[in-house]
Amino acid sequence: MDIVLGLQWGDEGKGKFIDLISENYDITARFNGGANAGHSIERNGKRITLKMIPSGIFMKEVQNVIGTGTVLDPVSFKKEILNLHTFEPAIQPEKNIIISLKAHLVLPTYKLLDIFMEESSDYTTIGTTRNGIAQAYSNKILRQNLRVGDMFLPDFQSRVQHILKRDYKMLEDKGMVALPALEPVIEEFFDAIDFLKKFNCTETEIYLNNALSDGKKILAEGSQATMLDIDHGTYPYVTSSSATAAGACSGLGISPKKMGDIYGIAKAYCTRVGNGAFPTEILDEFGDELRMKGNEFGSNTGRPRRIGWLDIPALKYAVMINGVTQLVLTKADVLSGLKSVAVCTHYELEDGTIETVSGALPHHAKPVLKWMAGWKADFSSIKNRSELPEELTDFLIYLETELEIPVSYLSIGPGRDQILKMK
Ligand code: 2SA
Ligand code: MG
Repeated sequence: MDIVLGLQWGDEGKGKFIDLISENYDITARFNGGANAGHSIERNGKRITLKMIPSGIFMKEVQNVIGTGTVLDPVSFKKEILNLHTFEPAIQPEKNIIISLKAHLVLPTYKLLDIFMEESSDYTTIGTTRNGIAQAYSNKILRQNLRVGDMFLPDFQSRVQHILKRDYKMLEDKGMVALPALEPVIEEFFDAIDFLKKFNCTETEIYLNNALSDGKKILAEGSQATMLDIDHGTYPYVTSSSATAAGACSGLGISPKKMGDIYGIAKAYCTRVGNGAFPTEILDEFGDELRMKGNEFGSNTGRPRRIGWLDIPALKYAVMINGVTQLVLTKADVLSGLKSVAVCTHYELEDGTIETVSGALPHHAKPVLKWMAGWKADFSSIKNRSELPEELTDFLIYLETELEIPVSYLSIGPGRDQILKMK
């Protein structure tokens, strides 16, 4: 099994890369997260953002697994499937999606609680996508949640109603304004559950392990990214799931012994949505320019993404945590035209010590920037590594030397074909 995952704070271009390479696989499998993901894919000049559906869905022969480590919001899933039907009517998602019976459900009140916690001064504001992700995962850890498989049990309706009524009471007691009427919420949820039941829900661990035994190739698709990982990211400003390579093993139930390549996706600069430390952040107008040029807005929420220079200590950390074997660098084209570009090579701490690998991104540490010559030529339609501008080649060699892994793919534009295979 190979894995694709983000090395920064998400939005590195995982969807586009997976869409491209999924034709080499029999199965793509999501192992973490839920409707907070936004994997954008371009097809025939049109763009779709997938949230829960694995990015291999456009390949007819590929099976797409929604694994055990994910949290599934039936209401959002139904909308996403209907939207996919409109986008590309030829696709038959009911035939090409397999859902884990052990994946956890996101109930409608979780989103309301997410909004409440984000807006209440009693809680730390994380800057979430407001999809109820933390509420689903925390109820899972509390062992109070319902899973996909529970929807086939005779008491499912009453268990859902119990949770929704309990949560509504709590929200009412807390004085949450604009609470929607409960009855239509319940109705919409059960309608979405009926829709979900049409899909193949099974023990995906067994399906995936049997597939591996039969010689099939699996690509695990991470959502969010390493620096947003619940354990290894910049806590508390993280998501609530395991977004690393280890998360792929536990989220899909596949042994670490079966891992193959681990593709780490990184942008040539950094972006972050939501709160939390971001030492290389560019706060002036130049940051605004890059945001516009790179179209750096949340693909689901539309939130403007914060922009910063490439952070090598954080990238080294992410490469280490995941055991990345191949680097996929995206959006170097967005930096094109600049006289010089910066990378943060290390941090200088207050006591004068330096840190060259860091997952903590301490507020008090000073990022030390190295300026390198920028690249100018338009390389968006080249077909070969040798045609790249010399300055960009130097930039890539610098990264390969620092990170000690090859840059295997370079994305050179937003289009589906604009990815250069380097090795
Ligand atoms: P959550 O909703 O509980 O997972 O939020 C917790 C933190 O995780 C960040 N997060 C993300 N960061 C980047 N992209 C994400 N997906 C969408 C996208 C986001 C969007 O691809 O554009 O549409 O805005 C994503 N999902 C979660 C989030 O910003 C919090 O910092
Ligand atoms: Mg995204």
